[in-house]
Amino acid sequence: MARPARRRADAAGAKGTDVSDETPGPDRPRRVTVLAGGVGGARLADGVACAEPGSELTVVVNVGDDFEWQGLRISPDLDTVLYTLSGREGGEGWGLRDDSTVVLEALSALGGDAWFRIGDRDLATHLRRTALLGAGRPLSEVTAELASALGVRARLLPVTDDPHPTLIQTDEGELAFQEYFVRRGQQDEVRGVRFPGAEGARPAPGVLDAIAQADLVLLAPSNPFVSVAPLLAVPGVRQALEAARAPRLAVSPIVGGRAVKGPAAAMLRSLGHEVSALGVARLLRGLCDVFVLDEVDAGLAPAVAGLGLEPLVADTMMTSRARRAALAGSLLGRWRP
Ligand code: FO1
Repeated sequence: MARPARRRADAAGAKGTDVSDETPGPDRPRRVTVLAGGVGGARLADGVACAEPGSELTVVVNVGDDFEWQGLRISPDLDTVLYTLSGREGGEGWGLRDDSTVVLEALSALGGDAWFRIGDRDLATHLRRTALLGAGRPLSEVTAELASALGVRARLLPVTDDPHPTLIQTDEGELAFQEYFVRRGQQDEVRGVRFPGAEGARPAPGVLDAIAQADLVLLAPSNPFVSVAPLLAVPGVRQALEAARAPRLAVSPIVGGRAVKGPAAAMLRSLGHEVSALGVARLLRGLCDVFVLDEVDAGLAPAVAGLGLEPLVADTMMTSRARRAALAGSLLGRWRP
């Protein structure tokens, strides 16, 4: 299947560039940019890395979940992508596989907080990140250094180097993201989401170019309110996505009316949206050209088409590396130049 006509015309015309230079081929690897939250983003990016190892993969990652723990800077979504792309992720998708919690247990015995389960080897990542940030290095540079140390070939970009926390509005008041997500177990009804740092945040170096110059942009099956929205809230990112010349494909984080992971379904309901893949497609109108539905939601394809989005039905459950690669391969394969 050709990529959507509007985008192809834009690519050839609007920038006045030589199309042969623009087109990926034997001399130029395909540039794929994934916009990612945590586990869903990491898995889709890993699928791209497996399905097309020669591609130039950039993953733009949410930092709204970042927080400080015992004086250390934790960047859960960046770490989830780092660990997944280096084949080290834990069983739940986050943290490190087979990690121990000796330090956490000792800390707990001393009366310290143990609700956020930091593993022993994971701790080394936070110590190193915190030390490098403390030496004045921006998060994007620190992330590149960690990725290189872990042998990750893809380029990982925090969406911003600036503080950009996600706050969750509940009946109990406004909660820091991890307070809502981990400490209180996502039990609170979400009444709103706020990004108080957004206005002053600048996109990290390379973020806008990675979207503008991509041959394919993938919006991962991530929570639209607390993973995708904080990416778009950084000034310039939404505009870059709206103007991107590449085909933009979004994968639904809702399958059969339920979230694949996390509180996306509950948030859709409490924030007044339809709890379905179609509800997510409505939120992403104008930001994607193709909306990828899971096979169980194939019946929603005509309604997605009615929104002006091209529906694509695929197996979106990325529970194994083989299934991630198969999904990414089927998306990439349809837009081969
Ligand atoms: N998620 C949990 O539900 N419980 C945890 O104790 C927990 C610890 C944790 C440690 C390191 C890390 O990188 C991620 C961790 N996560 C944990 C996941 C994380 O907080 C969330 O999945 C994301 O913020 C949502 O994308």
